[in-house]
Amino acid sequence: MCRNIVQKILDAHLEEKNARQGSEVGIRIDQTLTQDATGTMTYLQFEALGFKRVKTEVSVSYIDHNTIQEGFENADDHRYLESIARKYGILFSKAGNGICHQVHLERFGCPGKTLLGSDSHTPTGGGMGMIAIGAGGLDVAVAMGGGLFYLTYPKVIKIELVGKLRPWVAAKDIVLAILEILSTKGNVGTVIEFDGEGVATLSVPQRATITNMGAELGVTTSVFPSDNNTLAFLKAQGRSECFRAISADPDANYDRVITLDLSMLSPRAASPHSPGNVKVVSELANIPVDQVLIGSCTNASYADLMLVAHLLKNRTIAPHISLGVSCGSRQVLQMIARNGALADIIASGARILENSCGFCIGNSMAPEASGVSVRTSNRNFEGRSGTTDAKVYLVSPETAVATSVTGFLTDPTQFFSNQKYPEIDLPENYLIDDSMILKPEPDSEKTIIIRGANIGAPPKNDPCADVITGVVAIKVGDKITTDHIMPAGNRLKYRSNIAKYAEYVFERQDPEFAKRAMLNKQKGIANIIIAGESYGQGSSREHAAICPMFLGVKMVIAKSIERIHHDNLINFGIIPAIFMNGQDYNKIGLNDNLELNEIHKHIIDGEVLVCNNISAKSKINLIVNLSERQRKILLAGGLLNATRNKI
Ligand code: MIC
Ligand code: SF4
Repeated sequence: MCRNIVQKILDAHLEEKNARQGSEVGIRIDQTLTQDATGTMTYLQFEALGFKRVKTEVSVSYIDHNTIQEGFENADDHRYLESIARKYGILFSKAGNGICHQVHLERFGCPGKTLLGSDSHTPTGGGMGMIAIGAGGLDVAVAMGGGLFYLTYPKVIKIELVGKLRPWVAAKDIVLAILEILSTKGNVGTVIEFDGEGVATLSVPQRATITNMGAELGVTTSVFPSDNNTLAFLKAQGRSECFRAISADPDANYDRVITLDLSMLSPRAASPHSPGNVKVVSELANIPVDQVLIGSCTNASYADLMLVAHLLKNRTIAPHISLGVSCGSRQVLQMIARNGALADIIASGARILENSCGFCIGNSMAPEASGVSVRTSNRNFEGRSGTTDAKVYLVSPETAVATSVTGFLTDPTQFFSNQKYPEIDLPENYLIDDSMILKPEPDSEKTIIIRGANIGAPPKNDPCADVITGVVAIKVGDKITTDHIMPAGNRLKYRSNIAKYAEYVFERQDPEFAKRAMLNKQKGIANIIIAGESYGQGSSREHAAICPMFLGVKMVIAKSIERIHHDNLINFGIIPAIFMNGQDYNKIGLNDNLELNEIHKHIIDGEVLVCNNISAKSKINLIVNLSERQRKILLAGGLLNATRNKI
């Protein structure tokens, strides 16, 4: 049978061989990654599940998000994570070693393997031919313990790349063009596979920029073939032994084919406030800019930083611009420090930031009030930068540099038109120094887990009730991201303390929500969330389900719910219901009293669930899309309960 890359890798990892598209399948996971912001909860759950040692080939715990360490909380978390890693057989990448996706690509990614990460940008690994998927921490905990990861056997869209990028047009512009075509919604249950002559023109780091930001499409993941460029990258990282060539069979089938001519692309920018709001930079030219930030897991590879240094050499940034530059990893930072490129960046007037997530997650470098920030990162949701009314544009490093010099959003094809495009050769040998990746103890008995005051316990949930009498505690619109539900930025340090973090649920939407919901919970009234399309876009943070659960949210009723968040809701025992008729969204208002009966029977039989709106005296039909496995989880009140019952 002729198979595409997705089928080849998935089929080699399937537990049951006769998978059908659209049905739920369990796959074996070879590698996992966690980061500190989602990691503490992941490992607390790993412990709660009673696992004694990881069963994967490689599991790495990265410290990259909460490196601000204002107060003791982050450092407490890091110590806990370090001791857990030592005890349970996990590699520990210390703060300062770099952003999880960049480091994983450099040091651990292997073509043909499966990778599950508690971060939505885990698909970065697709740049080297992995099936790399983002998921909630609890799913990652189960996979580390040797359990399967369940997903819908996906549809596959082939993107046929033809031609070659013109000078000053970048990999970032390719993924922005794809976002323009496919948008940020409606792609659930799909994987993107790249093919065509254009693939060979892209290096592994360029491919990784594309698969990284594929997360913004809402697809399960994206994957490139593994070819000579993959081999060259692995060789230069001293890891050629894990190379294997992977390509689609010539007559492989796809659900849809999109052809993209790279030579026709021009620089693009995702405009405020969505990565899908893509415009051509020349149309936006002359917008005054306050801040330019280069870095993040999307665009902070060695080649990106060398290009930035080359373009900034002998130039100074515009007087009113604040330029911040951060490397994706310590490998990149050490290499540009040794070859002098870092000096050129400093000389231009840039502020050198730590090689971590930093500005991207909004815990530093927040722009001024109503400021305009131009960034090479992947998300520009409202408020994510740390400044509620800032406007963030997402661009390539080329556009970011041109903009930092002029002070206005600037098309690099025009600004640099008299300059030869610097072709940055990838090094034959990257600088390899894994001294900041700590190895676990072979004998776990002796290792003591260090739990500081910031380390709470995972909250418990009751089994699903058969009758829900509840109230609409909040009604939100379309494209509500997990950043809206559970803000990051300066609230990040409470990730390990659910009771505290829960005080900030929907903070920007409705500052009174958490208090109101808690009062309802104490009175025995269930809280229900009403939402529009694509509820739960963006981050994999399971806190967007755990904290609402803690506040007594029993159900989300939405027009549609994004994949990772849908799974997280089930994992924490919140019913993810969809309006059968989207128009019914208008028939429910804030504070309406709702009642649902015989929930167990309806969930087990997969029947339409009827919601009585007592306040409006109307009935609304809902559907809950669940597999057999998910039904059991939901009825048990979440995956932790369900797995404990099973054990
Ligand atoms: C993000 O980019 O939004 C994050 C912060 O990396 C999240 C994870 C988190 O919320 O901790 C993600 O992408 O999943
Ligand atoms: Fe970190 Fe930003 Fe990448 Fe998320 S998107 S992993 S916050 S750099």
